[in-house]
Amino acid sequence: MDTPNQLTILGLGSVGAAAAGRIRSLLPESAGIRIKAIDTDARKLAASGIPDADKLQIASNWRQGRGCGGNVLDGQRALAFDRAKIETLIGRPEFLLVTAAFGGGTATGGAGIIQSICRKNNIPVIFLVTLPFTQEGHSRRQAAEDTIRQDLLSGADAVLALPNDLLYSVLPPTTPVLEAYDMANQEFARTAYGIALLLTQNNLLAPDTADLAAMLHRKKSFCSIGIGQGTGENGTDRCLKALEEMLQSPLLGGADKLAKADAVIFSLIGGSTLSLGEVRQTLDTAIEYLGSSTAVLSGASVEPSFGDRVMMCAIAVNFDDQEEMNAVAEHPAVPQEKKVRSSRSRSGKHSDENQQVFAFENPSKGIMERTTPVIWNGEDLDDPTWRRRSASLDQGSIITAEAAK
Ligand SMILES: Nc1nc2c(ncn2[C@@H]2O[C@H](COP(=O)(O)OP(=O)(O)OP(=O)(O)O)[C@@H](O)[C@H]2O)c(=O)[nH]1
Ligand SMILES: [Mg+2]
Repeated sequence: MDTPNQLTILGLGSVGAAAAGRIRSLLPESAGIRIKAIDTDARKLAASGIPDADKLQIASNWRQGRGCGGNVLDGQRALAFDRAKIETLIGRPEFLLVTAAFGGGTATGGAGIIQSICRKNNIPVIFLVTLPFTQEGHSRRQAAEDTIRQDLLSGADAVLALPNDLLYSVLPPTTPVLEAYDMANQEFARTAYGIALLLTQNNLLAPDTADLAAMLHRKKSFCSIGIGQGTGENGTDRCLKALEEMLQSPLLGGADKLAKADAVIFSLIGGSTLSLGEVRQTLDTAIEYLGSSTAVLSGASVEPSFGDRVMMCAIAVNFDDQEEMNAVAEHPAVPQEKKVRSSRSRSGKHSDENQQVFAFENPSKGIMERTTPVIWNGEDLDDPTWRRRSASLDQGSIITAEAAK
């Protein structure tokens, strides 16, 4: 049985399970994130490297270990068939991040069932999915879009869709398909990893799952992602190197993507020497690349296994204005009592005792300015929590206006 206060990453379908396996190899045990996988395809599920206790081959009698061959209805049936087992596998994590590649049968057909399980058990859920290459044909693309529109937008806390086509803009046409997939998968896994660490406990600067959900809530969106790394001791320009590499990373599609995005999520991760001074300087520099109305959510976390390495991750999101959903009131985004992590680093130690009070900036509400506010318990959820609570950051602790009284 799962312990509470925990984030689970669930790989759905063959590519989703492979991504979950890759994330597992990136994550140290200490991160406390559970990795699980579900697929109809026995061979691909085994290849994910996820231990048996954390994976589930569904509809094994009916599919006999074969995938659904791109048939969305079969995928839906396969998950519906084993719904009870899936519910047990997922358990009651505090937050679920689902990774999948849409365009096949299992994940595209089954995503709605995962969503309905989460809704029933009040588990906040984010879907991070890739969309098929245009060359795979209109029907695969259509099935992926239908799933997002009909099954996910009505209840998921956020859907981040990364078009595989983005690869075409950066790879030479002679690149073998498998190589292109491999590159997409690596960036995809690293992004999921970046999101996961953003939402876990070791944060120096901590956006909240409710902030993320409020920013992305019920909107169809397309995203591009950038990842960069830098190495060196504290005081060197390692974070700026990571930022530069991130700006040039292939799936971002150029620094321009940040300027044109409706919303951007930045995540900076480093070892225990990562200081608030570095975090502040890097995020301040990164924010200069954004447009004036871009909503921004940024966080920094400490992962001791990083040593002298730092990693910067950006997710640039563009909303499809046509798809804005109105059905907010019947299903609030994230119950307020559910918080994934505390605002202190796990060691409880401050990283820099001389650190000045870090006053959070007060950016525009960006795209949210133009939307109907989502009011929950008398609070406007389109407003980030740190602003609603008038928070500032002092030597590793979040101080809210209430606490300061
Ligand atoms: N990003 C990425 N996409 C892939 C890769 N391999 C296949 N795809 C595409 O991703 C989509 C989903 O493939 P799968 O994950 O096998 O689909 P599934 O959910 O397991 O469904 P079935 O295989 O039909 O049971 C398809 O449109 C594929 O063309 C890959 O390695 N990376
Ligand atoms: Mg498959």
